[in-house]
Amino acid sequence: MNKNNLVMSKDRRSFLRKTLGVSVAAAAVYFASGAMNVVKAASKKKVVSHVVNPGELDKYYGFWSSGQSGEVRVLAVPSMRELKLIPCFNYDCTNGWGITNYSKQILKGYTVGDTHHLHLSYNNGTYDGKFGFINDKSTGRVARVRLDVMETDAITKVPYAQGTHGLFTSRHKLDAVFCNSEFAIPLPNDGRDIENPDKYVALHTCIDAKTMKVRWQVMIDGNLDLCATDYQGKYSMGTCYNSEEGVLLEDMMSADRDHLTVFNLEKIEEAVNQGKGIKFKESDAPIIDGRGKNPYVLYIPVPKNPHGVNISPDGKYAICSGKLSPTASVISIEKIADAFAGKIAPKDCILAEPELGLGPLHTAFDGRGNCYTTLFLDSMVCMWNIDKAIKGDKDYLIQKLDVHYQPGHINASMSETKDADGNYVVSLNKFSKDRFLPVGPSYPDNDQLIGISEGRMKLLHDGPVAPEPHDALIVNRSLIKTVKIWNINDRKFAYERKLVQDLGLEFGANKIVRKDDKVFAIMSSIAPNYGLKVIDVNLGDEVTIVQTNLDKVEDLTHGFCLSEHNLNFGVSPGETASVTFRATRRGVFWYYCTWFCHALHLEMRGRLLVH
Ligand code: RUQ
Ligand code: CUA
Ligand code: CA
Repeated sequence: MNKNNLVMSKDRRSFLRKTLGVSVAAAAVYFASGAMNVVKAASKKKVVSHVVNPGELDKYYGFWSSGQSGEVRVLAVPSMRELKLIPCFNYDCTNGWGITNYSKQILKGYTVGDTHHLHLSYNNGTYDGKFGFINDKSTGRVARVRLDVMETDAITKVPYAQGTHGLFTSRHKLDAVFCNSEFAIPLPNDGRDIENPDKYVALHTCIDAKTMKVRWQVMIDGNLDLCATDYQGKYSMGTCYNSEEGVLLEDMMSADRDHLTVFNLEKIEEAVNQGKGIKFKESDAPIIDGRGKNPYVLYIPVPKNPHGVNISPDGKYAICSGKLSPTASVISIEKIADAFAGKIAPKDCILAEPELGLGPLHTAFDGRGNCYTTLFLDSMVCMWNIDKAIKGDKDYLIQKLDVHYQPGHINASMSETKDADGNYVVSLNKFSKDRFLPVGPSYPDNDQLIGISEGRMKLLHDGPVAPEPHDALIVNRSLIKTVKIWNINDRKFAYERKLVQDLGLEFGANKIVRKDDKVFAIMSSIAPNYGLKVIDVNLGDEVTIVQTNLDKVEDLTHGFCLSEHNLNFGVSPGETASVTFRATRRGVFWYYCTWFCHALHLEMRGRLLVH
């Protein structure tokens, strides 16, 4: 790197520090404690590598949220190779998400998403391999992804909530998904109290993980940002950065401390079972009032505009990142019970507030008692030891590593489970700046892989990704069992199965049935043939195409694209999907296969004749 570049990258680092309005006091604290314990990452020991040779498989699945594009991404770690995009809240013609009848029934007309936090279902503190759950901040929804087929199978709208952001699942068993609304709004938001922000409330919502129905909601003071659950099923929690309940940025950062807001699940369920809580039209899940002093919600004061909250793999500590404070707060999970019982003050749950650096956001764990906290403003990851921080030992800071640049989330292999294995960390950096070939004014993000297995951090790999993944999980591949060919009886095809049975047919039949102005074209695909080569309809007919891929060959997908009709979807081996549309133009319209399935793939086509 030439001198110019060095100067430039230094400027680039300091740029955000200046513009993002860190308090002068925080900066002063930082510079006083100074360049201090910053250790150069010059380990001589060999660190586990990111290289996975051609033909070899990675040890981990990576589950990435996608941010603005509204999907889930599946990567392989440590190679960082992208394996799959799972559409959730977005529109995707690869497999027809938002186009097929099945996906339209799930999406209910929305096509925009903003996914931030993906967490998997658990059993006894580790992943059970069944489901992933992800938030949509844009419309306040939660999607469930089946891990056996890696497809979305349900979306629930969170009632009365805007800005559904933090999300976490129960860690003791397949039970609930908790999510936080970041924006307070009038309750219900039907035009009342628009000009009266004092009346706005934010909610913490519990969704049943099996039925995807909302079980209950709790009104809180302030707002809620990130979410976490303990390992025993006693608590869910959320960080609050707007205890001031301001509607303007400057109001939201006036207090020195905001909260970690902790929910007592037993007490809340008890109240719900006793029929407590209020209800409005939109939902029959009760809303419990957790504002002020109450048995349901504990407000632990933490500095200042906290962001991430992460639970250590031993289940003992919640680590809250300060964001506008250069500290993290170490909170004892055990003491929370005493605070709920009124035996100690909420603040006495805090065991330590170690100083880490500027802009702490999220924390990952190696299972050896160490934390890896991202420092957004410093563009660094800070490795530190929890026990030493609690004891007040001076050497709690182990290492700081430059990342490139402005890291948000961080995750370590199996970090959010009791089996955190301390092999890899990914730092999800929001800015890539000079790290990749320039691609115009919108840059890729840079997800950097860091090896930690030798007790030090070593940067292994720069991973450019389309903006903007917020969060990622690194999951041992042995926990994920996928199917290779669809079971023709899968519940995904319930709608089509009923439709075909009502016509006296079964999947794979090749037949056109007319009922008044409705035409049903039931057909199979076996490379390189569609079961129907001509579909005759009349102008104005409502046409439903049901396609079943009867090929039992692994990896052999067919598509169905109808020319000039805005219709395109795919069917994997054994899969059935359908689309419904109205024939609004006379003429000949070729439908063709969109997946290269055979040497005669281009010849795999047929005609829709609109008379
Ligand atoms: S947020 S960069 Cu949407 Cu998880 Cu912290
Ligand atoms: Cu079937 Cu290409
Ligand atoms: Ca605040």
